[in-house]
Amino acid sequence: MMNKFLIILVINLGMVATVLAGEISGELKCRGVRDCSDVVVYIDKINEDVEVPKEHVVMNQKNLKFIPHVLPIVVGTTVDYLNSDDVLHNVFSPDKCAEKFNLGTWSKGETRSYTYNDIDCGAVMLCNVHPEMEAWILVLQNKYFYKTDRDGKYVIKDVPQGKYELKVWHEKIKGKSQEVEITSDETVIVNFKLKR
Ligand SMILES: [Cu+2]
Repeated sequence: MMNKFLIILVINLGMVATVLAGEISGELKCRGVRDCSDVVVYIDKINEDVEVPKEHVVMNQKNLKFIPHVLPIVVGTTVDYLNSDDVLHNVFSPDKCAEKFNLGTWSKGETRSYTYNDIDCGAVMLCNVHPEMEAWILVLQNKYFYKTDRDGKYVIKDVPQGKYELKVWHEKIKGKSQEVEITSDETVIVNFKLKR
């Protein structure tokens, strides 16, 4: 009798876990740029405790480029800027939401770090040694985001039930945010059109 009860309990818990989260996916159409890469699709705000990530995220400086070019992070994340080149690099940001930081100049194998505490910050990264170097950090409220490749497809998994505003960010082109509601474990399709 006891065993039977336990089995039913386990089955029920399993069902609850699968019903609570769904998936958002879709495709972007991008006009005015070469392709649909480096667009961040994200849930604007979500009512759940946001864990401050303990793991640092690395932005590499290699072959006179920032890698990745666009880096979405959860608020509170520390980014380590790693110099992988034989030349000196610097990182600074003129953006207020990144406190207009300037981390100085450092050489190969060394890192300097900065912690991002300002939500909705889209901060540009520049190097005062190499004016052509540029990258972007996007600071988000939660972990429900996706950065696209050239094909412009995205999927955001394990989204809890609820109504959300889904937004897109790109350094040059823009798209309207859309409302999305997750009511089951199914996939909700939301497509975006972006242009200048
Ligand atoms: Cu540089």
